[in-house]
Amino acid sequence: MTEGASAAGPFTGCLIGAGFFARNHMQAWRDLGPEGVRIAGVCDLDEGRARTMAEEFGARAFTDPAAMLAALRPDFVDIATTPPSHRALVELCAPQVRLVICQKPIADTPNDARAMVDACDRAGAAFVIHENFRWQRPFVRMQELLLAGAIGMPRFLRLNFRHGWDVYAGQPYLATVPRLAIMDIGVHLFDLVRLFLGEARAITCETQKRNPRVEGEDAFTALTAHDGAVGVTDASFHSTLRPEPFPQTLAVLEGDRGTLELREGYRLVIHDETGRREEDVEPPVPAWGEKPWHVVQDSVLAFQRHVVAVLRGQATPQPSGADNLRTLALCLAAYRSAEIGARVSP
Ligand code: NAD
Ligand code: 89Y
Repeated sequence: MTEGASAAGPFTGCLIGAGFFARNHMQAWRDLGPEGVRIAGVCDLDEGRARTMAEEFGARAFTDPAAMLAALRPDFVDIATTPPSHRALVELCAPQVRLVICQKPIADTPNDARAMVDACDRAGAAFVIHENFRWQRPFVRMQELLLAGAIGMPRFLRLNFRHGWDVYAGQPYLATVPRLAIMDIGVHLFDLVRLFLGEARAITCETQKRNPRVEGEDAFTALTAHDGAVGVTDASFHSTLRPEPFPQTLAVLEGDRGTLELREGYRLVIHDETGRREEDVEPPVPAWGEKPWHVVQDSVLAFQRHVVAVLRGQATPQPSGADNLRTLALCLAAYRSAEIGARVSP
């Protein structure tokens, strides 16, 4: 822990990876205020990126993560690089900090992901995956309603993430990865499926390659079997829908006594024995944010507030690295199912 820091904070953090999505991280950390968190260092292999972001947010710039850790001795690190670097960075950081955050997907292989969880366990560092979809306002509200018994036992969940937004403009690597939709968006959606329905016993999945410009699968449809419940999850990066729904996830969660229906425009319809009512669950647009990203930006803020609670000892990681191993296993089982054309156990 940084000298002088207490368990109540403020906490010193360092960012590794100053690319496309990390701007949201930095803006949200700043929004939490210096009494919560101060990001003291920004590291990127690309010196220009590190310097630009560090200057904008009043941090020191580094190109070597080890040098940054040695110079700043942070309480936590926030890893916002792409998956091939995740394992080495987590293994480097875990012995030197109290908490490691790693962006989704945790890793490309179960071996790497397990090694990362083990490294944090050995070092006694908390390990949180930046899995922000479960922190999106509509899903936080759906969890509240489910826990309050509004629809009884969950029996069926349908999640859709279909759009035609040019994600490749901001994230060009997505066009070249051999595994796209399941590793990029499936991880978010399967985390939600597990959150609402519990562990999946089996999965059946079909993948599609629809956009000829793109290497990996850019659409998938999956059916998951849970104890007493069934999930249907589908995503497409090549759908024509007007108005363009990106980056909204639509959902239907049916329970024994009611249904929660998350419609476009952040309208949550609650159907139960008494009739139907509608709630507006649209998140606010942060001062630094803009539509249509606000649902994502607000969820980054909510996730980071949660991280501060974990640092204060007031919460346990949601989701932890260990929990996220099961989401990765479900993603890999989805690929296997699509490859062999059969039902697979994760
Ligand atoms: P990006 O390529 O724009 O940025 C990654 C940065 O990391 C690059 O600047 C690169 O130079 C740097 N980097 C790579 N290896 C490094 C290392 N070893 N040390 C220091 N810097 C290193 O990527 P991105 O689009 O910002 O995505 C980053 C991660 O965020 C991915 O895992 C992606 O899936 C995830 N992401 C999450 C969301 C979300 O909603 N949670 C949205 C977009 C992206
Ligand atoms: O990388 C993806 C994510 O996590 O959310 C949306 C995205 O930016 C593009 O699919």
